[in-house]
Amino acid sequence: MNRSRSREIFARSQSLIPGGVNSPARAFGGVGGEPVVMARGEGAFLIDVDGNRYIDYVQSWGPMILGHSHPHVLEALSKAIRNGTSFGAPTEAENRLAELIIDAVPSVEMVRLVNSGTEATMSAIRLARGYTGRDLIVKFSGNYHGHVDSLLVAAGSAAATLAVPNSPGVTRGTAADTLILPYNDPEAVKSVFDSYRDKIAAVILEPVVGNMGCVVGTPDFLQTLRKETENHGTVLIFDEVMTGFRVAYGGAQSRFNILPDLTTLGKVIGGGLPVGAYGGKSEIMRHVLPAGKVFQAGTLSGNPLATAAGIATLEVLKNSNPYPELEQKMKRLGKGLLAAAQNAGIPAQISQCGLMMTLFFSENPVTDWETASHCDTRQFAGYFWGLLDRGIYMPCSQYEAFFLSTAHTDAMIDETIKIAEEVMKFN
Ligand code: KE4
Repeated sequence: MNRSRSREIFARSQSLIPGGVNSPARAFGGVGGEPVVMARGEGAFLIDVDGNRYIDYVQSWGPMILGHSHPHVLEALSKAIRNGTSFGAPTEAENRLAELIIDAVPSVEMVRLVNSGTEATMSAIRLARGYTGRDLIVKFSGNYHGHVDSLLVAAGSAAATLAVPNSPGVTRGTAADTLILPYNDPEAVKSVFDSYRDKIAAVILEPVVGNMGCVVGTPDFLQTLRKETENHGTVLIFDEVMTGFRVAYGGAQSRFNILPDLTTLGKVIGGGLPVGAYGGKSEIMRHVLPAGKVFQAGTLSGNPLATAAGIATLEVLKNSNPYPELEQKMKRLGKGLLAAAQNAGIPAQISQCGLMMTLFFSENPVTDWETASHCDTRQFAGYFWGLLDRGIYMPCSQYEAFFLSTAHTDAMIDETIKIAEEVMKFN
């Protein structure tokens, strides 16, 4: 594939932007080579600056569940933009988006809109600490919750891909208040509460991890978490920034029927515009300023364009309920990718939940960071580039999940499987 224009633009970016990217996840650090510079998105496709078309399974790392440039979303944005772009004052659209979220996510009674998933998790942690008067936070290795200082410890996603799970610049004091446990280990959860009893402010986790690749929380693990946090007055935070409206319309909590105390959201609820949210029990949320004393603020929070795109996206999902049909497509794709690897004699595992999935290049099932970190990332890089050069755009890391949208057709699934068979044969 000719990517000369992409190379030219990326070369220029090197002296302007650190690493030439505004987020390390898109730097191709885990697969080598240079990122592709994209020009536009159409439905399930991305088109790069050289005119090459790709079936897109990254979907801007999750938000684009309706595909790119969905007519209903564009229509909502073009209406909103004619009224102006930001007022810094309450608008009715914020109530509408809040109502859609509260209606969809079982544990959410009140919600505050922010501008990113990071802001959502940072605020939820502060709220849990303010509400309980405690300092300690528990998180799980391989989980990623955005670039919050207190959570950039043993982090997943780009932090794992680029081997900086514990970022420089996070002070020892900050990290000292963060306890790390292995994911999917109920015994480790019980023992941390035996040791710290009522000193833990919050436990935060991805109920289905996307950021060490897709790893599903087991019922025993999730139920133990709910029971132990309940017994010790600890706030249970489900980070559903990726799983919200992705593994089910009501997120992982609706799929697993386990209700956290707080939930963080992002990605899909903004329809591709910058949005995050945190919400949960009114009794806890009423501690947020100005209702309560826990400070959190934001110039563009609830921004008219972001709320317009978010409302349009959630309305389409609510009215069309694409999940059952899309999940069948996802399962078919997973089976095809796994068979392609196995028929080529390449050890692989498929891990899927709802509309997110990962093909792990591993002899053994991946259930936590320990098993994820033993995947063959060289094998992954060969698979990634083989697909990319044949028009399939997958996440550029073994430690990410890939996504399906309502714009992906059966023909695209067939084509992707056929190309994967070709690539694996020669990989
Ligand atoms: P943002 O601040 O990037 O909007 O959200 C942070 C975040 C929080 N929680 C979870 C579960 C997340 O997956 C994320 C962000 N996900 C990564 C991809 N795995 C975003 C990609 C990027 O950092 O560029």
